[in-house]
Amino acid sequence: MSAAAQAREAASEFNFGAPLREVRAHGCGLINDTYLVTLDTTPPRRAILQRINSKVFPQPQHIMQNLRMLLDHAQRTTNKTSPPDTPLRLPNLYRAHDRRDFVLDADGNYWRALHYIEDTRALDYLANPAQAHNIGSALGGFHALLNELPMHHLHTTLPGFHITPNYLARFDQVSARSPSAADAAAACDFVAARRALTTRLEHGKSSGALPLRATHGDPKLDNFLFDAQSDRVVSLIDLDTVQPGLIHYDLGDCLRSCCNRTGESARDPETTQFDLELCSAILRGYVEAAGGFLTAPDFDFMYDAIRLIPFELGLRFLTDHLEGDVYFKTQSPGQNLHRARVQFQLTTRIEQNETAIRGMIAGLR
Ligand code: GN1
Ligand code: MG
Repeated sequence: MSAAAQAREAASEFNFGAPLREVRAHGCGLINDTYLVTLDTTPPRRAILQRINSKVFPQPQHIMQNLRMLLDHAQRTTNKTSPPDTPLRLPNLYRAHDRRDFVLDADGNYWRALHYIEDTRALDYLANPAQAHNIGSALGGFHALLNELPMHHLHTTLPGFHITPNYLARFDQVSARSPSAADAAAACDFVAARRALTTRLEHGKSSGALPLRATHGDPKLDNFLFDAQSDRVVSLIDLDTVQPGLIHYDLGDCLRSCCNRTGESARDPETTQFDLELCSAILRGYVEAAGGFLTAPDFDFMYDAIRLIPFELGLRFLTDHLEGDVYFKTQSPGQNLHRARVQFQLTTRIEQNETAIRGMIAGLR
């Protein structure tokens, strides 16, 4: 059966409350398969359908349990919140005809269907510091919301996610097997020069300086939805990797994505920049919204996180390139190496601006 036919069949198992009109591929995620479902209503209502990548997520049912718990919690919080504190809208789940939150197909794949958050837009890049400030507040507000959840109820949906020393160990294994990769030599040297970096956040964790908290796991720019008419952030999507971790992963990942205005696949990696004005606005928005639970060590490790997460993603892309593109989706050979170069250039820009970034963080304490 073709991918499109599989998606249509999975869609027919959900209770959308209206007949299906169309199911077509949607978005540009690197892990799951996403479809836009159009329903036969007037005007046509839309929904999102996703097949969870079970090569990446060992127990997709844990994603669904975390999501259900988070949505219920957000719902209770929304009921208590009064205007003008508009809380983030999270994408609700449609139930399947059997009332479950997911559909399991004949090949053992998990599918889930989510409400489409209308009147919103995703941005390719941030156009101004007001948008950046709103991204920071949204992430801080999301962390504050997660902070109220009993963390021991949250599953770890992706074991080892953001544990940088493990990615380095994997890189070592893979590069020992394929030493002839001349095109990747400079990228491998870049990693070799930064091996000592990889343990920073893990030390913060094991020493007890940084507590485990619930995190989003993937707060990149595409996952923030802005109001269609204004610079307000109204939603944070892609909740598969909500799991215990360090808020530093999220802060680092958000800045990695949002302060790089030429994106993860800039034609010439060398042109990649780290925008300090956007960084400052995001950090300010974040600390204003999350401030209540941030500790002195949280601030101490912020710069390390901002440098580490782009480096880590570059390392993950590079390893996947050496391994033959088995993890991140690609459209052409060499694409993961190219993506690695972009992230390494971003890391270099961050290193060049260390004093300025540390200054911003100091100003927020
Ligand atoms: C992956 O699939 P997507 O695009 O939401 C990856 C993130 C990376 C991101 C880079 C589970 O997310 O860690 O930062 O690509 N997600 C997973 O674009 O590995
Ligand atoms: Mg994701």
